[in-house]
Amino acid sequence: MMDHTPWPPEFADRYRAAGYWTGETFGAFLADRAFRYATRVAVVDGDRRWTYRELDARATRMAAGLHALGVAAGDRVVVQLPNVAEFFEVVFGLFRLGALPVFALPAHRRSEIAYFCEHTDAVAYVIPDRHGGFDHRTLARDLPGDRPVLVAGDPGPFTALASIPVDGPLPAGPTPDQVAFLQLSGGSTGVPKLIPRTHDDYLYSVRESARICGLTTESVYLAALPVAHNYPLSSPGVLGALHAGSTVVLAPAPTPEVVFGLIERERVTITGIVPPLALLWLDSTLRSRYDLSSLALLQVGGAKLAAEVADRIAPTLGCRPQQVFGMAEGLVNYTRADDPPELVRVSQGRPISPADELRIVDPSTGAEVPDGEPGHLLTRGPYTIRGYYRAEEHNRDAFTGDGFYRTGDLVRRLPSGHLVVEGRVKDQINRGGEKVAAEEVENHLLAHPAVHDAAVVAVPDPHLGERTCAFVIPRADPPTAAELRRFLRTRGLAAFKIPDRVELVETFPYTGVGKTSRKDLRRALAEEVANR
Ligand code: OOB
Repeated sequence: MMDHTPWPPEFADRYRAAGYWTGETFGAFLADRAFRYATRVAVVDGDRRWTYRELDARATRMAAGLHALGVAAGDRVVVQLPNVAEFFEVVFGLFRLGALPVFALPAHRRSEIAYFCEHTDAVAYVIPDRHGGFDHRTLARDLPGDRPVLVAGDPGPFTALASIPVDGPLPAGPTPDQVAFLQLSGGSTGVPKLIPRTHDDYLYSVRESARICGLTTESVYLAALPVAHNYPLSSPGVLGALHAGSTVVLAPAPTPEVVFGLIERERVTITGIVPPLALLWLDSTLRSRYDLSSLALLQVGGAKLAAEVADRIAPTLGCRPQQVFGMAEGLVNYTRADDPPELVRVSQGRPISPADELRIVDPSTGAEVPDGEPGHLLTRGPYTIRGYYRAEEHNRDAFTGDGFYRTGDLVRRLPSGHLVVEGRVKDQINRGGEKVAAEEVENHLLAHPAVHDAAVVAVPDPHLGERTCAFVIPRADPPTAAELRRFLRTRGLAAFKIPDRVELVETFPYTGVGKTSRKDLRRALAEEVANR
């Protein structure tokens, strides 16, 4: 069994012939930029400023060090680093070796991390010492299995990244058609899915994103969101910025207090955020105390941006808005600099590539809907995966027989080719851009001895767009909502997945006779709360 599903040869040939897949690898591109832009600043993290030459040298040393520790080509390493400079030396070090970073988010906890380690047979785990008030070393200590833990900062009982050996032979690097890393899916099933991305396919999306977003060597990209996420990583994100020879500035948090000062100090020209942050920045009175005039482009994506909020961006922050509708599985849509303002307000953009194939179908029949009608978006293309990592069974549902990915999104296509996101057919809650799979949280709730049944649904929220609500049918001795939340935390679930609301109910609305599908149940409950 293959760990991942490659593109069929005729598609791969076509993507190469069209010049989408150029044969570049991540390791090689950084070396090239270090040669071309040696003394330009690549990464800014607080007082640390690494030039391209320094970043490249550090990545090479890290590759040698990791290799000396036994990390080999093809090995998986779970990387859970926040927005710190070490993220880049570790990730590019792994790219050099042909070892695969598994991109965990800083918010993930024992439940998620243990799963990533186990499912990928990870040979190492990379963490910060502390981040956001949480000691990641305690999480590492609680993990089952025994693998080296590498720490950025104070290592405690583990190994400091700074202490690992720095010389030694390096193996030949990976080829561009190989998987470069595993990205995380927002997911809609019991366990998160892992997304294998190759050098060829990902670099195509990175390169084109940088071009579409107008990045140059003069650009300064502020990473406000956690860099391991696909959006700040590659749309165009930090990788797009490095590819273009721009400077990456790392924000430790996306709050106005932190970010506005960095925009002023570093003369930031572009950043990407989620809709709730756009609201927070727009409403912040701190705005007037800083010089934000360098900011030319504010990207908003990850969840739907209301047209009314889009309208406020240019007048309030003095920059151009751009909508981004993407997914870690591949397809990314952008509004463009020369789009009519109305499209930038109301649409979520159009695909990166002329080779992105989109099918918009009736969710129940699978037949294509007439143009302009909403339907389920299916997609296939030069940077959209053909299958999740080690998930043969799930892949049969998530992809069509001819290789289209079922996005789970309901969209409408405008005559210009731009898409409007109208809703969703997947059992996922989009909590201000953070994705929560209903089934995953339900399974954790069902593990509580006093829970008979549970269903998790989205409820509309003015700030986050959506929040999570768990409906729980208790057994004889009903637990309180607070107890259930505490229970989920002790199970090591990321905080953003802990239900915002817990409602104890006696029954679920069962429609008709016989067995109701979980999907129907969730839909009925979501309607019920929305109509209250
Ligand atoms: C991004 O990636 P993921 O993998 O966390 O989530 C993908 C899902 C999409 O399928 C869609 O349901 C939702 O997030 N989404 C949006 C959206 N952007 C993403 N829904 C409405 N409007 C938007 N603008 O979220 C992601 C990856 C790359 C770039 C940007 C976002």
